[in-house]
Amino acid sequence: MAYRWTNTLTKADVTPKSAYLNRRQILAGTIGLGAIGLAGGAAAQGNLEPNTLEEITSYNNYYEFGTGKNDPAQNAHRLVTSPWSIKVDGMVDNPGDYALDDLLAGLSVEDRLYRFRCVEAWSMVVPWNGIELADILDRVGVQSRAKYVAFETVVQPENMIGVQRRVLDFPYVEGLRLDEAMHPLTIMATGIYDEPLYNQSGAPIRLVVPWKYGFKSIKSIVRITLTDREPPTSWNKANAREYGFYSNVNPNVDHPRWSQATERRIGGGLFAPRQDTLMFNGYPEVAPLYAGQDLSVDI
Ligand SMILES: Nc1nc2c(c(=O)[nH]1)N[C@H]1C(S)=C(S)[C@@H](COP(=O)(O)O)O[C@H]1N2
Ligand SMILES: [Mo]
Repeated sequence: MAYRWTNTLTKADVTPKSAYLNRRQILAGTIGLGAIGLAGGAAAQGNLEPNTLEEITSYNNYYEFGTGKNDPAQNAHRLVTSPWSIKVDGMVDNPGDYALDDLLAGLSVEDRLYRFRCVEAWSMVVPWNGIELADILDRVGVQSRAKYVAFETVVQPENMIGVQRRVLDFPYVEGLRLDEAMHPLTIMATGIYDEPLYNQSGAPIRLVVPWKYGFKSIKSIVRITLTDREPPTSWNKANAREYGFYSNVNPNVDHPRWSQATERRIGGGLFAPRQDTLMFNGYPEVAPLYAGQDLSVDI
């Protein structure tokens, strides 16, 4: 099945992209709830309006291309995305250097309209196209000893101004616990609005974990490692007090330097009221993953 929408769209917007979305949703016959237990997110989402492609591709965090919000849009054309291969290693049955097309061949591309909440307290709504990470992990054969998945972003120093300036310790690395990685909400995105990812969005393939702060959604991935140890993550390495491994969106646990109770929706206009931030960013179906954990400790 090709399309699994996770929300309803009610406002017939004048922008072509929104009109397109409505049409696709009707074609897919999935107005209303998602098909695979994503109903909690759907219920909480209400009348979710996607951001425009222009908004999504001009306000970015991709520090390899600079720290300003418009820097990636200006600089990421220098990223070389073809050919692209991903090294899969660690505790897997089928390790190797996979050409991207081979790794994804035959896997179903899903359409997922997700909230996206940056730890800096801004947010968007993004219509991703992507493949469930679980499908990819099943293909490479996760061994039973594996407990975590580690990810690494490409480094092309000559093309990346932020790498030249060492604004972070590169390569950018991220990680998930295996149960988080296998959750059906977790996708490897290859497109937005049915167009291949723009470079500034993490072309050709990036992680999207919609219940976690945006920095977990690592871009332009070249390596996936299955491991039995919690992997290092870039922002935790940079400032462990402010950024933990879990980084679940949580309005009740403030960042040491600002409140996480509300967020500013990009594109809302100058006078739009801030919105309440939702627990797990409005995806309560992931709560069982953290049963028995204190989420004010496991930040
Ligand atoms: N490689 C890499 N991945 C990254 C980042 C980065 O700087 N480098 N920034 C993260 C942060 S902080 C956020 S909020 C999201 C932003 O994704 P977007 O620009 O597509 O909205 O990407 C995440 N992935
Ligand atoms: Mo972020």
